[in-house]
Amino acid sequence: MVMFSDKEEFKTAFKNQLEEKLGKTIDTASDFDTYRALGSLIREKINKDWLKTNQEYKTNKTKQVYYFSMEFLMGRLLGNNLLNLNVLSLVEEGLADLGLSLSELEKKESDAGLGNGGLGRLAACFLDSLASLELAGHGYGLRYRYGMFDQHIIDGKQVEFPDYWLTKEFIWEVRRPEDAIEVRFGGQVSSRRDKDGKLHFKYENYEPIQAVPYDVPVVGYHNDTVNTLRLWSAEPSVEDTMKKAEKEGEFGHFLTYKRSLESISDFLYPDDSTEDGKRLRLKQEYFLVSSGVQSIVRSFERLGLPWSSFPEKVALHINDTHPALVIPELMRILMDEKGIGWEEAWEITQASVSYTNHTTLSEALESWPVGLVRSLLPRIFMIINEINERFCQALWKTYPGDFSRIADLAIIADGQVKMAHLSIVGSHSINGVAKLHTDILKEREMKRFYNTFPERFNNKTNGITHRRWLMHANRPLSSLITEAIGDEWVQEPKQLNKLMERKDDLSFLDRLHEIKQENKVDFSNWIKDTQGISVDPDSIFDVHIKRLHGYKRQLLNALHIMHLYNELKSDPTLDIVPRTFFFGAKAAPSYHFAKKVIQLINRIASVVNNDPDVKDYIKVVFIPNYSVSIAERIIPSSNVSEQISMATKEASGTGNMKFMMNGALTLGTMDGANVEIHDLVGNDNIYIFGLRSEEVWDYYRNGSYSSKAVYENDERVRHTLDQLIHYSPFSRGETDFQEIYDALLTYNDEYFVLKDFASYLLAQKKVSQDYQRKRQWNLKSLVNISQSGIFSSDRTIQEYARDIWDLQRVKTLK
Ligand code: DL6
Repeated sequence: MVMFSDKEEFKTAFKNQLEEKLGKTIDTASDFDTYRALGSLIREKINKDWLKTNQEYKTNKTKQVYYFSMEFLMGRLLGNNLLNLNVLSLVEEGLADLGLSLSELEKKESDAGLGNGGLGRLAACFLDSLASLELAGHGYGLRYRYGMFDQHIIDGKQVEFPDYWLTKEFIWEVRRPEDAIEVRFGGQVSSRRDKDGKLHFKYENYEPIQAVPYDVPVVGYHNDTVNTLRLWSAEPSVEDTMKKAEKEGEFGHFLTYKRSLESISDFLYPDDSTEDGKRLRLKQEYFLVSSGVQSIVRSFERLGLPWSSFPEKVALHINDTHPALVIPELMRILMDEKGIGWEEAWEITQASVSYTNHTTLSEALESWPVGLVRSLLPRIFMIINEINERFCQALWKTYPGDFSRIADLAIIADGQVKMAHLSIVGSHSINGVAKLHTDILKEREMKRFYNTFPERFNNKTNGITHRRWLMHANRPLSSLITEAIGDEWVQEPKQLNKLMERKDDLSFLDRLHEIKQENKVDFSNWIKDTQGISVDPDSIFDVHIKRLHGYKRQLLNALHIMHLYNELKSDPTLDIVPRTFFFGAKAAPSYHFAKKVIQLINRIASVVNNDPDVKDYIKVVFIPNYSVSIAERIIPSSNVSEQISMATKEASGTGNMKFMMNGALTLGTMDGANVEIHDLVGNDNIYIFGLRSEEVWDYYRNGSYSSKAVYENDERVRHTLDQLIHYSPFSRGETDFQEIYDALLTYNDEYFVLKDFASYLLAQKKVSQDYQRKRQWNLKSLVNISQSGIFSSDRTIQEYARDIWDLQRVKTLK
């Protein structure tokens, strides 16, 4: 799309927009006004291509994939849209002429934080790749009124505030009330047989809720494709609320009723530690699934094709098990509304649905109490029950008498509906997100399912969009790469490996180093401005940013810093390479242990940063409210990427890929996609430590791990842990960290932190030594960038499109 023929045209259009839409001039407009004017101008320009793309899909009856996800962690859209529309520099220069700064305006956009972490950010990267590869793929999610909570650190502790990201208008969305769908909850189902013996179901006394879609355009890179992220919002239907108000006779009741309906799309992941929370979460899941599948079926019907061709035109992908009710919902619609028989409906459903697993952590595997599903979704429960019966019967035929296997694989067992089992049985493809993770699924966690349906299992190693994470987040590096190897890498990121031709070019390596330094200076200034902490841009920037979880082992990093502090205190002449440790992490509001770790990190920061003996050597910065936008700032400035999960626990990781692409070196375990990074860059260009997955399994098998033995045999561990509970600068003589001490010793250190402590220390020492050899370090950094192309989500999406969805590229015609 040619959006503006030149800078002058843009300036005129922008000033008109400001005057006509907002009644402001450049002098009277606030920063938010100018952001709004710019955003809405760009969105209007996108509209044409959006319409054309949709028409193209309709006219050609193009197969489309619908990516169902409870999370889309989009971050800000303005900068990325400008980049993809090929007007970034033009707009930047035009605004500069008018005395405005694009980067300042970008900051006025709230982060669309509709996700918790990796799973939601992956979904966002996938949308960017789908559109950029001219593939017909759309996201289906919820329009939460409150996204991921705002984290404040008060007295060193996490305090959560609601993230009301919609306070300021979200300029990218378009409300489409004409496409609203009714979703039904509760009530009763009765059945009757007609004269031909066919069963008919009647659903009564249910609670109807309107699902209103808000569409957000997803712009492809330098092409004319604009796909859609459709976010559903819960609203009471006017008719139903009126009826209710008449019946109740009181306006107060009506308002309560309205609020209770709207609450479905209020919060991202409500706390599910209470029954009420659980009910709401299940409601959210069905709300997304039912509105989505109904609207997709509606569009399919407009094509006038037979139902048997549904899987040739529609792929329904479920991002983990949260949207697994897609399976019974599609069955319900096909059978109850379209009159199709079970066998055919099942064939259509299985052929259309595919499922990605993102975790093997048992606490994250979803299951719902039968009673809850039955009361909230009576018809859906009947269908799940039938799927289960038929599946168990088929198993019985293949494995007669094998009760243990059947009980193990059943979808409903022990009074619970197991969503992973439903997802596997109802899908034609099940994939893990990194090679190791997929192997673990096949050989351990889902072994029996793999033995039953080996052809369904496959791996799709995750990826990240290089457009947001390199081209936009690190423009200087991106330009240097293009100067060195031309711009083909942009369309084909694997060509980044051409950078290896520059491995002996010292001036190129120096330039790489300078860019990193400049980024570090910028980032240090931002830290100074936002947190008042001065950091030394010449120190190693060692960064640990991700959700806070026991298995991700921020605690290991924290204990290492305590140990370094101790070393420096006992020998102030110690030769240590200055380091700044950055953390960014949110803990789930009900995850008490994780919040304690945040408190510990902040305590360490206050001790270390204020101690004159150490503050010039080590510094600790906890960045509050870690988000996509903060990640975009810090990753380009990092030297060391902490990816230190306990082996076997991190399904893939995607932060590891973003850091690598920006030239940071990974300090990590052989877990998730770290294994693949290691294979690509080789031992010399990554810092691997800790137990390997086989060793972890061995310890599990033998039950022979004793954290107490480590404590007793390693003086460094003992001293550091004792500081948590005995009088020390860290404990201040209080009991704040008793719980951490107990988790590590009394409860035998679930995540093997102490077991890996010694080898982590060694790896950290090696990092410090190597960092001093600038040339070699820069070369390692180059190797990492050059090998990172494979982790572009374009590669991942091409694999999904080819192996799972069977999607072809579609050119949007002018
Ligand atoms: O696949 C995306 C991302 C992985 O990179 C992380 O390793 C994994 O922890 C994360 N999984 C989740 C768990 N969600 N559920 N269920 O976010 O997925």
